[in-house]
Amino acid sequence: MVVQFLGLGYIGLPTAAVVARKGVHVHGVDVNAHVVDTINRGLIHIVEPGLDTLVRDCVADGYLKASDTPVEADVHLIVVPTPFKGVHEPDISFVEAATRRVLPFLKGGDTFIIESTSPVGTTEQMAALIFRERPELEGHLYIAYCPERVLPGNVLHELVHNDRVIGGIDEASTEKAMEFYRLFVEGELHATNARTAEMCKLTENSSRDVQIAFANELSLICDRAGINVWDLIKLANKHPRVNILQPGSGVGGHCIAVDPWFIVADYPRESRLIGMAREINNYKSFWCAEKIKNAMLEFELRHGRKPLTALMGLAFKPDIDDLRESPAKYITQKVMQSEQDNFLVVEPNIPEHSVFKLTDVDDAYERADIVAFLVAHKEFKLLPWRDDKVMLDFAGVFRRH
Ligand code: SAJ
Repeated sequence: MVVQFLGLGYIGLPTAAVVARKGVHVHGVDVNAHVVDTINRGLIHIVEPGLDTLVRDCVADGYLKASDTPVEADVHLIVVPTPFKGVHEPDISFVEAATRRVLPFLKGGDTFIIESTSPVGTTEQMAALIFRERPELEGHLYIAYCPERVLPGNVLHELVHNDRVIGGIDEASTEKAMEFYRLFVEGELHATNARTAEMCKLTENSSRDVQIAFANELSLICDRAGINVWDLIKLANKHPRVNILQPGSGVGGHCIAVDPWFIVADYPRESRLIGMAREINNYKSFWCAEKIKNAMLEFELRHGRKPLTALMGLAFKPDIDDLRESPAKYITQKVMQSEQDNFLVVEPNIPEHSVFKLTDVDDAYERADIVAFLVAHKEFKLLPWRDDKVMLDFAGVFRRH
């Protein structure tokens, strides 16, 4: 059996390696020559705990090979990004390009699975494309959608232990795809159809986004009402059927801040709450930037000099080095737009940054007049509260439980 992965990024590579570890021959395809070369040398191009040794071993054993061209295989997986185009519209051109690349290599009896986050109907569209170009394959291919649901930083564990939702374009396709995932998944496999599986992925991330928006909206209300939002949420969560998430400086990453738009783009009239949640979470970052700027002005008026402001954290969530779509980075850029001086930027999870000069945690905390906590990194939680500074704790560093 040969399994082929189109896309060797944050999800494709770990999944390819986990499958290869099962003694299956895996052929990975990527358009980026550097990625192909790195993997074939037994190295990795992304940061994910445990992945380096896993890839090294699979490549050394000959089970994992990377290339820029597809081959014939039994199972083909599409694991490429689905970014935006225009105003928050899903761009499935990478999925389509990968499907077109693999098209000439498909043969009767093969299984074709899309894992990329996709708008509802994408799997059916790709099936139609395949059968248009290769009509002789109609009725002889198994085509399914199975979204990944792993948390960055814990990918290798979750790939094996999370449940999977698997939806084929027909029942035989669902069954065949489930057979493949049984190879390496220890979580439960849930059968459905392709459209439901596509919507399920978008629903999971939209649900989390809506819940975080509720917490963020509460934080704005509490700020006006003079109530500590962290204490409030802690108390409300004592109710047996209430479980409010944590407010923060906004919602980032390349999943939760993106996927809800896929629903809104296709069903704008019906998805008012989902769209509004996106706007509330984006507004929260803007609001934090305004709060910092106002605090700086107030300080200057009161003390007759410009304050030194520490911006604590750049990553999109606590204790990771990933800065993609980060609200903390957005806030830092926004407040530093008009002047570069009088800021200390702190991010303990990366050694340096191409735009921001980084300052050590303790040094910045000691020197700053205003301290804005943008991310609740563990290093920040060790700091003592300081009454002699203007403290803007957007991330709940001192209150989060
Ligand atoms: N956040 C809050 N308050 C909270 C929880 C999170 O403000 O109470 C913020 C974080 O700081 C971050 C953003 O939300 O900026 C997203 O972080 P996250 O930890 O909620 O999720 P991701 O983006 O790392 O991973 C999500 C996961 N989806 C869900 O939990 C429903 C993961 O399982 C998915 O596989 C992943 O998206 C994906 O690839 O879609």
